[in-house]
Amino acid sequence: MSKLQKSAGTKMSSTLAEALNEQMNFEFYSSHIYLAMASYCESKDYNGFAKFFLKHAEEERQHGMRIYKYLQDRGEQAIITGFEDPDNEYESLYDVCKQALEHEKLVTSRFYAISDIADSEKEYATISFLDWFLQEQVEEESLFETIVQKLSRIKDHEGAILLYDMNIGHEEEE
Ligand code: OFO
Repeated sequence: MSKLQKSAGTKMSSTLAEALNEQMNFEFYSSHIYLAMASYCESKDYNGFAKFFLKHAEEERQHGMRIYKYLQDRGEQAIITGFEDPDNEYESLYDVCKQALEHEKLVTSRFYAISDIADSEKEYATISFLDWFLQEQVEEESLFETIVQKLSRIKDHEGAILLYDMNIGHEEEE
């Protein structure tokens, strides 16, 4: 039996199952945070950013569901929990995006911690499963870093902010 078959066929440890479960709920929480950010942007007439954050809210929900499915595939029940209220007030568009970047960095550190558990347990199927998320985090951190850099250069020039708002949809295509 290969190492991967052994890992996929056996039950994962409760420590790892709990860590994955927590991360699943954290992805749903991330979706909630981005929904609140979208709503803030919409209230300030930054409709491009509102759309951008709505799309990210949906993506985070899909990430949560990816872990949900993996847990079920591995014979673990996904336990759905609640979470604290997201922030609904921000100082500016820059503040929103800076907080989104900080949030993505936190998510990355959480995936590193789960990967450490999977590594220490030689849980090869989970190590491979987590790889997709680690790559995704590289892309998301890079995307938000670019946005924060641009907004910090724009500062509070409202005309430039509105122009960037119109073009934010293209940022992910670059
Ligand atoms: Fe779930 O992708 Fe970043 O946070």
